[in-house]
Amino acid sequence: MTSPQLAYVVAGSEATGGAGFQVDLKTFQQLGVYGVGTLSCIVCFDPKNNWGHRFHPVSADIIAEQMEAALAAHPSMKTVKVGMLGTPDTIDVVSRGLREREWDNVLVDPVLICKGQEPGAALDTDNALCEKILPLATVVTPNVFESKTLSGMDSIETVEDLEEAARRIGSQGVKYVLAKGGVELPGPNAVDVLWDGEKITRYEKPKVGEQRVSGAGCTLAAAVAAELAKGDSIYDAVATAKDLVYRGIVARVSAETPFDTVWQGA
Ligand code: PXL
Repeated sequence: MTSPQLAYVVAGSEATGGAGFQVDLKTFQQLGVYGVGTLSCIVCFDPKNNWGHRFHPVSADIIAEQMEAALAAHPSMKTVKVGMLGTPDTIDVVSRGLREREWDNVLVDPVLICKGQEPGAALDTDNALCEKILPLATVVTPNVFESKTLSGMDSIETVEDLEEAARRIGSQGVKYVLAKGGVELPGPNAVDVLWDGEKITRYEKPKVGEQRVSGAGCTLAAAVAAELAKGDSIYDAVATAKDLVYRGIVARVSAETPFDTVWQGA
């Protein structure tokens, strides 16, 4: 028996199991990678209030303790995925923890707009993410809204716009930008674009309905991280991840929440 490769995730719990930390670990397991995790915050949707977000950050000292344990236990772990962090304080402590190691792959899913926070606090959180976490990223995976925000573009309405956004985000210093069109852009396919500093590669799958499915972005980013941890190229990692997400959306798990959720085991 050979030992599995390791992948680390720092992310928030989404208590229904449809997104966040739970999805990251399920995805790692599905791809044969040993998952290690640090919890940054806890989101509990409220079934009595239209599934609105209730948001609870984990305190900075407890995040630091989790990171200390995870990094000390696994000196060879060189791939990390960063999901939702939640507040300027959680971002600060995670950024300091990540700087303790030379990583091969730092994949940042830039979860902007922390629902459940005041608008002003959410902006401070987004700014802290851009200032303290994005400079550490080797791969960033924005959706259409996040691509617009990070690129400074007024609108993204076509795949060509999304490609321009990916180039602009890449010019800020991130090696690989995987911008996700999902169901937001018109056309029969869900198109993601990868900018590597020199060229764009498009990844396309037929849209499965026009509705968002919960956990698709988390699954995609976690799957890319898992494949990079196994030593795949970014191009193969994205292709594998896109395929896993597509199959997981076809086999979606229905829920009472506003969105069905991806089945990572498909
Ligand atoms: O899908 C983005 C996301 C990531 N992480 C957590 C979430 C969500 C969306 O609800 O709750 C913890």
